[in-house]
Amino acid sequence: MSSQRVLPGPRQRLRTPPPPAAATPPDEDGHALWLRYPLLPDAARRALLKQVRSLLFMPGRSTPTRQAAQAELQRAWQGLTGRALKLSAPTAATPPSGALVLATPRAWPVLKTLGLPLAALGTEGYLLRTLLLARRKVTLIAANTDIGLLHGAFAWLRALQTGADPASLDQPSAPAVRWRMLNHWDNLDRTVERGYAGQSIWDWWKLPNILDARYTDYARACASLGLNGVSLNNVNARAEILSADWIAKAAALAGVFRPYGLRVFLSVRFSSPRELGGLDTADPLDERVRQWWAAKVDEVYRAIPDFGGFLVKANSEGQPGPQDYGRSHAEGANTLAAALAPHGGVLMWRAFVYAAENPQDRAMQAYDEFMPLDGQFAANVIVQVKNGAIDFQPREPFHPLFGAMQHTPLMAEFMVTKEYMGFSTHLAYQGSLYAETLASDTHRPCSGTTVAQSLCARLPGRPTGIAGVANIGSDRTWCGAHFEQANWYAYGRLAWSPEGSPQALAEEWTRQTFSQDAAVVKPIVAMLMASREAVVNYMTPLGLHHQMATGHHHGPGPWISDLKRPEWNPTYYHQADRDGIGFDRSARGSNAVGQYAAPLATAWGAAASTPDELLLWFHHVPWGHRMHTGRTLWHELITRYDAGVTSVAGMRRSWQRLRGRIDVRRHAEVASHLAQQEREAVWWRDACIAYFQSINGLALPAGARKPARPLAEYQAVRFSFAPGCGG
Ligand code: GCW
Repeated sequence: MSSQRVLPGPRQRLRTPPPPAAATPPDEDGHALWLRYPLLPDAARRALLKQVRSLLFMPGRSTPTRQAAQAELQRAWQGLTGRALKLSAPTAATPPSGALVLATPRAWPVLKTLGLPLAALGTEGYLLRTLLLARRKVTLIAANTDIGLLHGAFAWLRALQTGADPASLDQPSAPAVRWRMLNHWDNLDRTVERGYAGQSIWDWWKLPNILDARYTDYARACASLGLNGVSLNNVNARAEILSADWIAKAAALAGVFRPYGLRVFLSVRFSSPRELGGLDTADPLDERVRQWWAAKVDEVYRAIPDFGGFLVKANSEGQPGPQDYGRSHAEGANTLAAALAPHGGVLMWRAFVYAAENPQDRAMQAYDEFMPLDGQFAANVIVQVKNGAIDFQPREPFHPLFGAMQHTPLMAEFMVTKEYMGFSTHLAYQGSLYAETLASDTHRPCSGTTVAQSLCARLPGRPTGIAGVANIGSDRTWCGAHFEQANWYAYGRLAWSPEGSPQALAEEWTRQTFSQDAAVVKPIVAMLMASREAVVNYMTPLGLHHQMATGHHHGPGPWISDLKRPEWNPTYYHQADRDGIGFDRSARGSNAVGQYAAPLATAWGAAASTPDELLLWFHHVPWGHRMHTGRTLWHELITRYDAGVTSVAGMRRSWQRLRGRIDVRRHAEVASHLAQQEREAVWWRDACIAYFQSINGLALPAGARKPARPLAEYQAVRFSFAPGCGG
């Protein structure tokens, strides 16, 4: 049975309002991302032209990075003001009035005498300030390095496009963590694991000699957010990535990215010494294996002198790892780290582990495995931990390892691509999700220590970082849909400032991507801010998780119970029976709550003090359980599913009202996505309710709409070639 027949259409045809009187903007295809640089509104343009009349680099070598900054400023200026940006020749004298001055203290020692907070900017930060120098009004972009100047140039352009007053800027900014990564799960055949935006943007076959212009635009986009590392290939890695041919391909990309401060990392397969090196073992303590890694890393650094390091998924979901030889994750990590250390390379080792043979609650396994290793990892290792303990679900409590491993730097891993949130079809702004995790109080070592803070330098001399699984592909929009770009944007900006506000970032993105007109900005920001909760509600409300169909993970599958690994079955997670629903992780159950600091273990250890949003994550409760709203659990569940659907319908209506204010092409494309999202939200709601009702035998509360189809029809839905899972 095809899903198309099962899914009911949106319940209402939307009335199309007349477009506003002003002309509809010209069509765009979304390829320019948030770097569109459209003509500024009149007043803003006049103010800017009054403030800035020329671009001036203070003396210093003309590096590729400076050239990139200059090119970006000129391109943007042309777009924003309709005029060419006049260039002044570098001078050590006082800049002329109206100059936009880009300066490092090295190139222009005067900078050190101005009492500016330069030291706090580090090697990548910047300061934007308007100031009077010898009674001449100038706009200063100051930094300690050329990369800092490039970041500053992008920040200044962002300020201009988000309504800042160019005459009164004062923005010092430096990144909170050293490595701000985009991790691509791109395969060497250009398929992308969990990719919903077409093929990989890395045209491996044509590399290293043929360089697509997109590589430069990719680097510009990353640099505009302050991202500084990219892991090119899937963590389910092939050994070939370390062959001479592929090292050359990676080196070619590194050459394009270098001026933008973006360093290349590779995901490597733990068993490469066997598969590529011809050894009969990959035992990390075997001297031949250690030498193989050292020689291989030397080879990589000869090709890519500023290579970042390796990312490793080991002993996880069938990948090889040190445990194949009876060694621990630390022993495995340290062997690779030792090879990287002489070159200053970093090893990012993933903590996403769980085993079918382990009867322990899956949510507890990574903590159990890694906590005893705290303190055993080499100095250049960072352990990369998913935001939650299961797997990038629409909502999870933060991973209990954050804050707990006090002697090991951890980096948080978020999923920007939306494996579990409707692929690139559903609008779901994940800025809210990232911020929710980052703002969570770990209570370790003391209350008030958020996940964000736990990622920052606590251990002197150790690396720090954050990672996002990229949602980028060869689609014209880069991300498979216009609104997906907001997730790349928000992730990148939060990687720089993990305490940023998702709402402020939603607004920044909207102003740059669509329009500065309040009549556009307000409704779009409202849509973005409601969207993630909508998805949580129609897919997995009240702490439910892992309810999706098998393999491709698209659509509902709460009935699935026959997969060979118990923890792959949705029934494992909801534990629904005639009497109740939810996974008991209290002290009476698996005691996963015990992995959290005492205040949380206490609060989440009892149903009454657990927030409704996490109830079924931590507790198995009767269908008649009284919720904080006063409704029974069964009633509340249905209310939430309905709220999710209603919210999507609301987003559709808001978008429809924007017709005429957004270009026709992007408006129509988003509208068609929203209509599909509404169909699929109804599908999720109806299928889940039909299934749970078949388990509990309860009537629907008065007024609740009956699922459109019998359960069997939802259970029969199959997709043959869903994207992202290799066919
Ligand atoms: O979310 C799961 C995905 C796998 C992925 C794995 C991981 C790369 O379904 O496709 O493999 O997580 O994070 O390693």
